[in-house]
Amino acid sequence: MPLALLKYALGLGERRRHFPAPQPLKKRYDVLVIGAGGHGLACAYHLAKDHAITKVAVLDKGYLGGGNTARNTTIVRANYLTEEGTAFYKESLKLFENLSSELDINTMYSKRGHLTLAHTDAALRTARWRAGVNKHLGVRSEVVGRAELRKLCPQLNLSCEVRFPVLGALYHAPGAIARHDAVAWGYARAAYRRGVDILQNTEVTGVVVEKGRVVGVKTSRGTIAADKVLQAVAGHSSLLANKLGFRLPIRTVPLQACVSQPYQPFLDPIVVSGSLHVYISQSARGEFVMGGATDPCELYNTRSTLEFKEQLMMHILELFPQLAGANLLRQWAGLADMTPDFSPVMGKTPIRNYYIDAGWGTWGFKATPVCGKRMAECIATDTTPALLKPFALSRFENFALVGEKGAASVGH
Ligand code: FAD
Ligand code: PYC
Repeated sequence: MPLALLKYALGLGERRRHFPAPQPLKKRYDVLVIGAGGHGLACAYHLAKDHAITKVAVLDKGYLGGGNTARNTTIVRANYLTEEGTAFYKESLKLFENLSSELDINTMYSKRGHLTLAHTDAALRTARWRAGVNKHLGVRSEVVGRAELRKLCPQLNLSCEVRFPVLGALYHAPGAIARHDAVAWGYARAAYRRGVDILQNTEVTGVVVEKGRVVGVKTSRGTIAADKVLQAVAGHSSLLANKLGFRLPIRTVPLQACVSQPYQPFLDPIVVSGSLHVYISQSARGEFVMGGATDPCELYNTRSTLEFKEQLMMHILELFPQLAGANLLRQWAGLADMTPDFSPVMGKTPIRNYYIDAGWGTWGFKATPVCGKRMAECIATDTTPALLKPFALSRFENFALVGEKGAASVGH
């Protein structure tokens, strides 16, 4: 073997670990983050980078990025319905655009344009509303008619001989897709390199509260003391909050998706139909990534159903009959925590120094960078950043909901 190679075999060459080695449990941290999904990891990264808080550990009952982060269909966009939502997701989209260089990893961020089809006058009205709010806040969105739609997506079936003909669409040019696991790994690696511990296979089984203030967490590997704790456990949010004695206005339902075999480039934009409960994009590998509405009943189970697949394919083929011969490769599900207003819950909780990042339903991947940055600010300064204020848990008591039902994702 050439000497130049031998030094690497002997471990003498420069080799930086990409991913954290298993670490022993320490007794105490400044901040503990429960949940090593994109949100928890991004928060840990920003605590270290922006606030020089490096005595941080991220705990996960499974492996990093193995929850909803690994199961989502990676749509990134800012074309929301409310001013609060649009401003929030606009910041995330901006952070996403620079994320590959920020984290020194290829997130495969790919700007495709995002089309929300309208099949009814009511849907067109909502599209105009969203376009108006978006433009007001400097987010590119416009309503397009059938002629423009034909140019933007020539493959789309615009025939009037179908049950729900397409009348027009909301076109959001910055809409994009990215590689979900690269986002999680990128944040994990960048946090780890700044001194953050990432403890996989470490389930949080309880939280230690003294005089209304959190002082640590109980885990499957022992108790850890902490000054501050963030819970970022997506589909398990209510289960953890229940252990602390406060309730979240959340129902948890499975959300399914599937992917085809890779095919040659066919579809550039991301296409969503709320009326037909479907969406589709084509990944860089050529796979068609497809999904629909949430399952109807509350359930903590990530099984896949034939019923979902049949309904989805019926509508996909109405929009793209050319895909009739395509083969499905995989189907899966995640757990969506649905809030009554289809907006997240972020910030402080009734327990002092216990913070929450939850209610991410079907829409949280795109929020990963902004959540990381702003939740870190919230924890480090113990003040809620302006961007997060509308999403406080207290809004449900104050009747100040942020209604995003028309824009959260597909039909519900
Ligand atoms: P997760 O990635 O789920 O991380 C939470 C972690 O907490 C998990 O790893 C879990 O193991 C851990 N955990 C739970 N309980 C405990 C405990 N007691 N102790 C320790 N660890 C614990 N969003 C979009 O923006 N665009 C999309 O296109 C999109 N598509 C989706 C498609 C599907 C099929 C699904 C299911 C979701 C989709 N979403 C989408 C939503 C998105 O996936 C989630 O909102 C987002 O991934 C939430 O990230 P997270 O980091 O909060 O959660
Ligand atoms: O938030 O855009 C979204 C989305 C699409 C599918 C699931 N979530």
